[in-house]
Amino acid sequence: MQVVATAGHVDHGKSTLVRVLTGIEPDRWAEERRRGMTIDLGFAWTRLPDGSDLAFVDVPGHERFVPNMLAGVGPVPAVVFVVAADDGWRPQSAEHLAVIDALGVRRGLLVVTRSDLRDPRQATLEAAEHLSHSTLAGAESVAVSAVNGSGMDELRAALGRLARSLPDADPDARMRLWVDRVFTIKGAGTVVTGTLGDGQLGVGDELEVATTGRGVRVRGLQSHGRQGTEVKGVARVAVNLRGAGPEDIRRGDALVRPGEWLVTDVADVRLVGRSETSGAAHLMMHMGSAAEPVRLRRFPDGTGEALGSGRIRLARALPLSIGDRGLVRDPSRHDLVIGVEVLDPLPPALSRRGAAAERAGLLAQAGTPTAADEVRRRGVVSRSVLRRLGVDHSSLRPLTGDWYVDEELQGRLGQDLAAYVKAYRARHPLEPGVPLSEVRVGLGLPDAALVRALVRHPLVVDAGRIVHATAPTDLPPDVAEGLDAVRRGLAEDPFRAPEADALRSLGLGPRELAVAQRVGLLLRVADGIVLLPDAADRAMERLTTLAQPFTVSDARQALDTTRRVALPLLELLDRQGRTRRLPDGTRRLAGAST
Ligand SMILES: Nc1nc2c(ncn2[C@@H]2O[C@H](COP(=O)(O)OP(=O)(O)OP(=O)(O)O)[C@@H](O)[C@H]2O)c(=O)[nH]1
Ligand SMILES: [Mg+2]
Repeated sequence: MQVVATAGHVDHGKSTLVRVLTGIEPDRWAEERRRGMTIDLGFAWTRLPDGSDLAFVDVPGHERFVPNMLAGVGPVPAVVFVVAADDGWRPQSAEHLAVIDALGVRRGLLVVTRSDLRDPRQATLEAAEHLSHSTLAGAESVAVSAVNGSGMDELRAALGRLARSLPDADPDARMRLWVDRVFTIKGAGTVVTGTLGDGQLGVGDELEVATTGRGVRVRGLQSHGRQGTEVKGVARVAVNLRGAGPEDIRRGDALVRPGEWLVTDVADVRLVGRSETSGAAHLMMHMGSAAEPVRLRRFPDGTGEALGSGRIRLARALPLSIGDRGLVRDPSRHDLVIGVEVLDPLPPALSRRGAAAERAGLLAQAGTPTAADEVRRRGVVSRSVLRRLGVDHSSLRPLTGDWYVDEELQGRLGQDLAAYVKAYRARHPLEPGVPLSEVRVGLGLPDAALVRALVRHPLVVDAGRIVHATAPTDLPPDVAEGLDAVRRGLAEDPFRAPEADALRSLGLGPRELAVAQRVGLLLRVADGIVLLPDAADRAMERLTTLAQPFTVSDARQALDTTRRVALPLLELLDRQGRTRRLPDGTRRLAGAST
């Protein structure tokens, strides 16, 4: 199924065309039929001779109902542009074309109706000339009469070609249903309708009214007159909702799945078109089926011709995505219609002087931002944000987990990390490395996993901290010097542990000695008593020379040390099971015979 909207001046035969093509009455209201005029949107569908299914959103042509027309055309990718042969190009022909042009609609058909009343050639030429200056340039044209049926077969064939030329929707993409009608059915409750593009809907789905966040559930689905449990786009759908009364949802709201969209009242947009914005007081933005009061701040730019870019602030938040097309218009002026293309639905605050100009420069790049552009622009961005921005990240590789980081920024962050670790260690020389969480905050990163991923040799992550792979050589210089002195002394006299005074004068207190032990420079035998790490082994070598059992004093002499050192060293060996203390206070080596 594909969906097209009608467009054109009042009374030019839009609804008649839809009625004849589909056999369905698009003017549903008694008042519409009484006045012979479309007031609100009408919906109909048919199968064309080539087998294509096509639905129509029929819009009113009267100037008073332009907002309704906009709600109909907004979510639809193609139009049937209608001009009456006997009436020619008229003001709402121009206004509707300006809307279509601003929305960037490129697919369509020019249908010249009422050809039984006047030769359609002049109206066709005139209309084609107008269309040639719009996004509908080069559209096929067909002249028809609903009264005598001439041209109707050609029209059906042309509609078939149009339908087949339209892109299929992606059922796996995010769903967003712009609501264009809300009504209640006795016994069923609230029903909303809309044109479903990408994504799909199923009975039982938990959805959200985007603007209000109200949770709703799909109770029933109907598409093109048929009940179903699942609908894929493109389709016209009617959704029976649980969890919302008719007052909780209205035209212009959108149904989405929770968490999939950025629902925002501020966005940066590219401005498309020729209208001037100056002097416009009360602007409305039209996006999908929504119409919201909007403030537009144009960014300064030096490009002259083009309208450039700007920031919109909406009265109500909408689910917006990069590449969304909408328009801004002044309802009191028919000449002010500006297309907007959403470039950033999650824009940064502009507080600094010159920030707006800088922003304009950034947004001036041609085309619609891609995932790579977003990563470059944002530096660090999660997969879920990329998805909610509406860019395809499938060709990008995350730095870690769900995080994407700009490559240039990765280099800079790596340097910042090294500098941060160095500075931190200078401030806290005795801590065993820098906690990841500390570095995360220091670098302003959103997740410690990113810090972990940025750590490069010679830094390594150990037990949640960043340490040097070569930690022993990387102690604070004065501590390292003190330790060197102690180690030199112990290399000469392995069991002459330095006295407390000596250690203090070298700047080595209990914390420094603990660090030295942790990095394997010293062995702490007891509080304030340090030896080289292999002291226990070397002590054993000497103790084996003694007659068994031996006294503390024997050991002290063999080790050439004091009782202050000998006793705790023996106790250490006891604990290690290498010596055994006998009831009389003497010792013998474990396993040694008497
Ligand atoms: N003679 C003739 N009359 C036509 C033809 N098509 C439509 N009409 C008449 O033109 C008038 C307007 O037709 P609609 O289909 O209501 O026009 P519309 O474009 O839907 O008008 P709005 O929705 O109000 O903008 C009606 O009286 C139709 O009967 C045609 O091919 N030939
Ligand atoms: Mg009509």
